Amino acid sequence: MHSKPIINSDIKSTDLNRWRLKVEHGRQTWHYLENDDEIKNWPQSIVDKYWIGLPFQSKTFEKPKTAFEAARNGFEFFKQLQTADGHWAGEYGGPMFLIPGLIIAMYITHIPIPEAWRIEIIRYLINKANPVDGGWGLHIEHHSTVFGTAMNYVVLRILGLDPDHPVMVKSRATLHKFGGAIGVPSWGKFWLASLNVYDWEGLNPIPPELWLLPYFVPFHPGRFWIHTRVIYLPMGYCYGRRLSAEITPLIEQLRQELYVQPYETINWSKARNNIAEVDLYAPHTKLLKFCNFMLNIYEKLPNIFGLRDLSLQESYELIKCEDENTDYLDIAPVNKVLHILSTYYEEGPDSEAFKLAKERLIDYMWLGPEGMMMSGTNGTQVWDTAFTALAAIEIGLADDPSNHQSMIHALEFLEDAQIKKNPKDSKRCYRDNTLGAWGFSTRDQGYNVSDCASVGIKAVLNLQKKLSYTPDLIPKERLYQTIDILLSMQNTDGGFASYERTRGSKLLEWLNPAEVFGNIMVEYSYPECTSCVLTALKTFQKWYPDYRADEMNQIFKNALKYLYNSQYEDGGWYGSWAICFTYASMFAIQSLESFGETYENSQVVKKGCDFLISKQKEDGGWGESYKSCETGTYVHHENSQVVNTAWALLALMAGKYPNEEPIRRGIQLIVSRQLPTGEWKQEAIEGVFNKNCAISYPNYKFIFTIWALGKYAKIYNNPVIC
Ligand code: LAN
Repeated sequence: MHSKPIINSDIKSTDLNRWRLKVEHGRQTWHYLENDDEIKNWPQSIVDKYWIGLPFQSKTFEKPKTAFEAARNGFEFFKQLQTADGHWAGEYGGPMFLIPGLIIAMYITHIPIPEAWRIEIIRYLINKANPVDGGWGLHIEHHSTVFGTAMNYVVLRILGLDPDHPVMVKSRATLHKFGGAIGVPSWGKFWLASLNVYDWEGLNPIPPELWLLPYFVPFHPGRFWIHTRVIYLPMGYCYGRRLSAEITPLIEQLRQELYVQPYETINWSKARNNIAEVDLYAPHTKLLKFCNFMLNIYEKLPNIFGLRDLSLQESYELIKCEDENTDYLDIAPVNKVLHILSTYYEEGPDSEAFKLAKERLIDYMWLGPEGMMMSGTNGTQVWDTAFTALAAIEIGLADDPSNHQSMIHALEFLEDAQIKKNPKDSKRCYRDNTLGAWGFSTRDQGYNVSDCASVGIKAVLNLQKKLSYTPDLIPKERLYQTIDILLSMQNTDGGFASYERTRGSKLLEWLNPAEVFGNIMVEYSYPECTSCVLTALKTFQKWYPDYRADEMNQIFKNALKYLYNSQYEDGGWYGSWAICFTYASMFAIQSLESFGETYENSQVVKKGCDFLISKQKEDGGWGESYKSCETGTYVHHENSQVVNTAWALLALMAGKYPNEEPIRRGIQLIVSRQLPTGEWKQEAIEGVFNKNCAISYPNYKFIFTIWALGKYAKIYNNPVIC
């Protein structure tokens, strides 16, 4: 979602009234109904209309006088977006490098691109082109880069836009101004080489042989951060086989359009280390350059001891492992489409595995007001639903009989979404246990994330224990399983990472080959994840004080130490998964408060609150730019944002900041932005990953605003504020 004007009527779209979102056990798939009978039998819902940006009738409210009224109106609106299976669905776009992998992989493997997708993806990309230069960046709010521009240019050409189309002329001029696709970062080089419009000689090696090393080697890929591990696995497989698309007239044309010099005259070995200045975030280190130099020599040697064949075999085994453990969803969209390519090459287009892999592509496609995008994961189901339930319960909305059904549905969904098994061959596949955990999206995806399991169990405990009308759907044995997983995840520094404990040294970051992302090589402890685990364990202890209590006390001690140590000099905590200091500081202060630390008795909390207060804007709100995440220091957004404001307020209220006035002003800002329907409009992008890429969390503008308003009402006895 983007704050730029939506629906540009000049761009061709499908008949938007024909789209439907189907939900089953959290699985979200968009369908375009061609047949009129189907349309009659499957009416378009409010959920469909809201996310596509079509008008629908919604109740309107008088201007609220209190924060509680505003929270209630907000929830009345948001409740309409709960899906039939009990979860809150939502767009999860932002990155601009996902659709290229998908469309290039579909083109190479001859998967037909449905016409409705084709039209809507074209519409999305045209809407997302930067108005000034017609290029695309790494994400929707980024400046144009070679990666974004070259890759999305290729997509539009595959989808049928003519090179003389004004959109193509403009973006090509920008690409050429940057020196052409020659300087595309390594992931772009990989995709272009797969398409046969870049030469494999122009890539630094991606050696699949690394998988043959014994695990004790410090740079064994099994030690990498899970995403990096599972992306370089199929990339290494495809690189090792050097397979490229067959040459078609389109490929020949692209070879001429993408570069500023004739394709035949390009010196490919020189291109390996040519990365455009506009793209660079994490330049190659000297160590990486040296490794690449050595590996390039290795690539020229004959296939010693058949190592290449052995490593390709091993890689494909691991690729299959990931497919089977995730029901062919794979962890996220990047490895998903790399698997499409690998499976096509290894098993062929008629194989069962290729058929199953194809069927899961739709899980990643999302139709938004500006067209069709590819989501950062197969959705945000567990994460958004758990937070929504927690907010509604804490602020008392869940007690209102008109919301009982909604809460019961949320509980049913969370029960269903709990992961009920461990990965198959976990050790062999470098996976950890997952039994009893929750992931970020659905049970099928099957990856435990420390903070998702934490908010999952916290939501379930609150739903089952605090509300009198809900059934105990999850018995205590299954809650113990969640706790067992969480207790196994603490790092030696006391903090908690995202999916696994840290397995490798942070020095591995010196080998980061991706140029456009930071902190991707290994897991790190994160204040957000650590805080979520802490509050989850605390919540659990309220009802089950005896279960592994001694171990928990030790874990608390070390985790608190980590939180103290990760506070920045000026008082804030750096957020890795959303923007940025306001986000992580909220989590940190909330968890400190659960240990009784507040402004009055804790220097750490005091410093955290004072830091946030120093960032409040004139209008009473907070607005933080994604540049904070890139630079590591607080950067103001030019405007206040309701989401940052809500985070800052929740932090201040958790820390029991002694002065109500700044808090009231923040609350007033949130109320002033609320529409008569109870909703808030989309503002700037909210989330981030790997320091440099922003990602949308459009439900945050409901969840955290409602939460902050309701909490204010509760703490300050709901005074009249407008
Ligand atoms: C996500 C989305 C959710 C996010 C939180 C749960 C919010 C976080 O607290 C822990 C990390 C996690 C699970 C996370 C990790 C990285 C993801 C999967 C993403 C940001 C969504 C997209 C991103 C993925 C890595 C994109 C692929 C690109 C690479 C650079 C590897």
